[in-house]
Order: sequence, then C-alpha cells, then structure tokens
Amino acid sequence: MATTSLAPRAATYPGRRAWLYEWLTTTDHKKIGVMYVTTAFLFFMLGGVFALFIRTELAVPGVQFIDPETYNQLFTIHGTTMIFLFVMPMMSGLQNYIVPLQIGAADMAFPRINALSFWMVPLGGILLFSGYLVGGAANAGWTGYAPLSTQGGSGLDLWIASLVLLGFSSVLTAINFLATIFKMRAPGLTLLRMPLFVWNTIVTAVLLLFAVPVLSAGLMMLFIDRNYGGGFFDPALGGNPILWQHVFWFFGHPEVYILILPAFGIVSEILPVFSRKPLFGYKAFVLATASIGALGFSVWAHHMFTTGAVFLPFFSFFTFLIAVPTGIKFFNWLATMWRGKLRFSTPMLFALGFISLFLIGGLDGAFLAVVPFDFHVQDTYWVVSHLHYVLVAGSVFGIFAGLYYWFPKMSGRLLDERWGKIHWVLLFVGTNLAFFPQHLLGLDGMIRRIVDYAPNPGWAELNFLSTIGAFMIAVSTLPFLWNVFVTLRKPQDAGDDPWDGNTLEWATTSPPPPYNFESLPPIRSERPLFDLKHGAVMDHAAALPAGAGETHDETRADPPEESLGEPLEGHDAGEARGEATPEVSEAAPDAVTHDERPAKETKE
Ligand code: HEM
Ligand SMILES: [Cu+2]
Repeated sequence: MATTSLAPRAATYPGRRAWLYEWLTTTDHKKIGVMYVTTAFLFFMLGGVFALFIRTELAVPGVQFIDPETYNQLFTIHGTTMIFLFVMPMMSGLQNYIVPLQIGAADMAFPRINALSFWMVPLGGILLFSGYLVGGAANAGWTGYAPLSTQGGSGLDLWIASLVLLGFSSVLTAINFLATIFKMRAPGLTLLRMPLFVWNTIVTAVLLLFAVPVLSAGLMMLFIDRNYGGGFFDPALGGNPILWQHVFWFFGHPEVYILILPAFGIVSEILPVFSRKPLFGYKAFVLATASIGALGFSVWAHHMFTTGAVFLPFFSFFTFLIAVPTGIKFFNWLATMWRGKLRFSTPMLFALGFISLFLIGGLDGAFLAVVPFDFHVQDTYWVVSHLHYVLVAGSVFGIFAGLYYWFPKMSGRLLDERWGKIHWVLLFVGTNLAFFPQHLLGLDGMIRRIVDYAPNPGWAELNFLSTIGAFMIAVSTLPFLWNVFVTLRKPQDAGDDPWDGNTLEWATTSPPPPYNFESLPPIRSERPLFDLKHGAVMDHAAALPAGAGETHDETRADPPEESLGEPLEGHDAGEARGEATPEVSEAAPDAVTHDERPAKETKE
C-alpha cells in the first residue's frame, strides 16, 4: 500500500531566532502542551507566593503587615489564579501532550485553534494581574458574589474580562478535544478501549462545554450591572443577588470536577502500570466517570444551603449520590493494587498520596452535604480545608503524578527518584500540616476570608501550624525544580517505555517525532502496548521499534517470544530515533528482521 509521507519540512526561518520563532508559532500539540505546563507552573508559583503572604499574616493573631483591603485582593487573586491559571491550564497541557499520543493521532483536530487557546492563557493572566496597576485587583473572592462584585474598582472589570477570555480558551479546547478523540483515533481503538485519561478528558470537555458558557453569561450580566446600569443582581432595580449565586455555582460545581477528573484519569493510568495489573473494572470506571459528570450538574445549590432559597433535601440527596460513583472509583483503584506487584516509584507515590488525601477531601465534603452541619461551618475554615484537600491533595498530587510519569516521554529523561521522593515527603507532610488544623479551626468557628482572628484558646497554635505547613509546601517545589533543571542537562536516556507502560504514548520515541508515530501496534484491548510486549496478540506483534520482547511476570495464555523475535538493544531511544525514517509506513521500522511476517498485519 502507499506510504504517506508526513515528514516535517526543514525549518523555514533559519538563523538565531529560529528556535524562538518555532515555539511562538508552533501548532504542534506537544510543544503547545509543554508551553501550557510551563505557564501553568509559573502561575502555580505566583499563586503560591500569594498564599504565603496570606499564611504569614495569619501565623499569629493581630494584624501584622497586610491591611484588610490588600488581604481581600490576595485571597481573590490567589483562588482565581490557582483555579483558572494553574490547575485548568496544567490539565490542558498534560491532555494536549498525551491525549493525541494515547489515541494514536498525529495532532489535535484543530491545531491552530489549539495554539490560540494556549495564547489566551497568558493574556488572561496579564488581564487578571493588571488590576494591581489600576488601583487594586479584584477583591470579591474567586466566587465574585454580588453585591460585593457589583461594587469595587476596575480590578473587578479586569477580573471579569480575564475570566471571559480564559473561558473562551477552555471552550475552544473542549471542542478541540472532543473532535480529536471522536474523529482521530487509531484503527482498532474503540471507545471502550480508550485509556481512562482519554475518557476523563471527554467528560471534562463536556462539562466545560456546558458549564463555562453559563459563567461567561453571568460575568457579562455582572459587567452590564457594573458599567451600564443593569439591575440583574440589584434588588433596588428589580434584580436578585441570589441569581448570581445560582449562575456562578451552576458553573462552579461542575468546575470542581473539571479540576479533579483529569487527576482521576492520571491516577487511573498510573496505578495499573505500577501494580502490573489491568485496571480493575474498566467499564464500571467509565460509567462512574460519566455519571459523576452528569450528577455534577444537579448539585450546584449545595453551595447555597444557608441562603434559605433552595430546596434542601433535593440538593443534599444528590450531593450524597455523587459519593456512589466516586466510591466505585476508590474501590476500583484499591482492587487494582490488590495483590499487584507494586513498584513505589515517584509517580506511584504521588498517585497514592492523591488517593489517601482526596479521601479526606471527599469525606469532609460529605460532612458539608449534611445540611445542619453545613449551617454550622458555612464560610469557616472547614470549607477552606475541604477545598484544599480536594484541590491541593487532589489536583496537585494528580498533576505531579502525571508530571513525573510523563516527563520521560516529554523530555527523553527520567527524573531523579531521590529528589522525587524528597519532594513527595515535603508536599505530603506540608499539605496535611497546612490544611488539617483548618478543620479544627472551622469547627471552632474561625471565619474564612478575614485578615485577623480572635486569640481564642488553640487558634494561635493551629494557625501557626498551618503556616508552617504552607511554607513546607513552598519548599517542596524546590527539589522538584532542581530535579527538572538537573535532569534536563543529562543525556536522553529514558528510552521509549521506561515504566513498562500499557498505552500508546509509550509506543513511540521519547520525545516523539513531530508526526508522533512511525507505526502503530495493533489495538485489541485497552492495553495495546501490554499486549504487544506480553503476548495477547502474538500473531500481530513486533510492529514496535523498541521495548518489545521482554519477559514479564504476568504471562498471558500465549507465550509471545517466538513471534516477537529479537528485542532491540535495551530501550535505547537515541538509536531508534537516529535511524527513524521520517515516514509513516505500513511496515514497522524493524520489519527487516521480521520479514517472514506479512506487512499488512501491522496496521488494520
Ligand atoms: C499551595 C499551597 C496553598 C496554600 C498554602 C493555600 C492557602 C490558602 C488560604 C490560607 C486561603 C484562605 C484565605 C481566606 O479564606 O482568608 C486560600 C483560599 C483559597 N485557595 Fe488556596 N492555598 C494553596 C493552594 C491552592 C490551590 C492549589 C488551589 C486551587 C487549585 C487553591 C484554591 C483556593 C481557593 C479557591 C481559595 C478561596 C479563595 C476565596 O475565598 O475566594 N489554593 N488558600
Ligand atoms: Cu459543589
């Protein structure tokens, strides 16, 4: 059959600036992914510095060095940055890099729109922070409740503009992922053979499509109220401030799943690989993910119990209902590890940290679904604790798990395990130290979003502990950054498949060529690479350049050795890359050594 040449043309802009020009104008999903990840990490550090200011002020009772107005801006910008400029772009970045690889595609469906989506993120960040140049940034909290948000200075208008822009970016990205995943999967990769990271990307994209436009609409109403005499949220003009809360949380609750589902996906990729078992209950897991997504739209008003304007039993019941699919996932994760051959490499440690800490965040969230309890702790530090157990323990641990897991794919180099473990210990201890005491403070009635607190018995100690924890979290990023810095100086020696992975991203070189794959293995299950290496589809094996033919503890019915032939030397990526022909060919690059095999079998 014909050979399709996807060879990239030589760089058209030679010279010293070619490299910069290449990155600024790229439409390669991998480069865009790397830019997303780097940008998001910068915002993580910026948002972290804001958190340190907050925690330093709160270390001891009394107002030390931050006045109340500055404080309001600090937590507003901290929350907004962490959610919209760190977690969301970070997840988009990982998805950008990995999803096309996992489905065997050459790029995203709309590469230029993909680039546009990315460039909106730094612009959105500039808009948000430029509030500080016009007399003060937004100060109404990340939830922007009216009437706080209908007052206030231009910082709030910039906050609105920033969120509309970032929302636009998210919607475009969501459309792009849906088109890519539904239209560009490799032959054989049916929906129920897709990696769970891809499934979680679909559900996240659908949530974005339905939730973000609602926020954008609300933000525009707010903008009209603020600037053009509208009265959507002003009772004096016939409006209603509670309306804002409905609109905001109709977006805001699905948003929480937008932040957390990709982390579920990452963890569900890592656990099977590091337990050397298939994911337990794949279909149940897919179903649970979809139902979490659907139920996510039925619970928005659990953020509004104390307004007295919502039907409490309904929203309480549906909130509890979400615990069911989430519980199924926990069960699946634990059953995946059960009797597995566990390897405690850094990605696995972060995945385990995710599971244990997210459990706390899930449980203290279930407390909040109990209406009388919620009345007691509404707007206290219990909520701050809950949301950070979900977002730091959940999203952040998931993100680091993914970064350690896929770093070798992105860079060709494995991060150092020792530094990784130091990072993990500091982050794990720091997270608990920072956020566990806040449970107790919340129960005891300490209010959130306030610059000072009474020197009640125990409060000073608990707050001090929390501040130490926050600094530990900050310190924990240093070994990570050092690790990345040192590792990027080393030669590319990770090989194509350093973790003995299951999914297609490990079937190409590290980093992959611009067109992603020389050839694809046959796809007969949700673990095509495992099948290839370990024998479920022996007749069709050997389409891969590297990593093939190792023996494995978990044997399947048909021993693969005779059809796999010689394994290539080790996992030497350099070798595979060096000799790669820039073409996607029907025949595998190593087909010469297997010429007894009919070429048509390599690709369906
Ligand atoms: C890395 C360490 C972090 C520390 C030490 C920290 C600390 C804090 C503190 C002390 C507050 C409460 C301010 C107040 O209510 O007076 C706060 C609020 C908040 N944080 Fe964090 N945070 C961290 C990371 C994150 C991350 C990763 C996210 C999200 C992904 C996040 C999202 C939020 C949100 C949404 C709020 C609420 C803001 C508001 O009340 O409007 N934080 N954070
Ligand atoms: Cu919610």
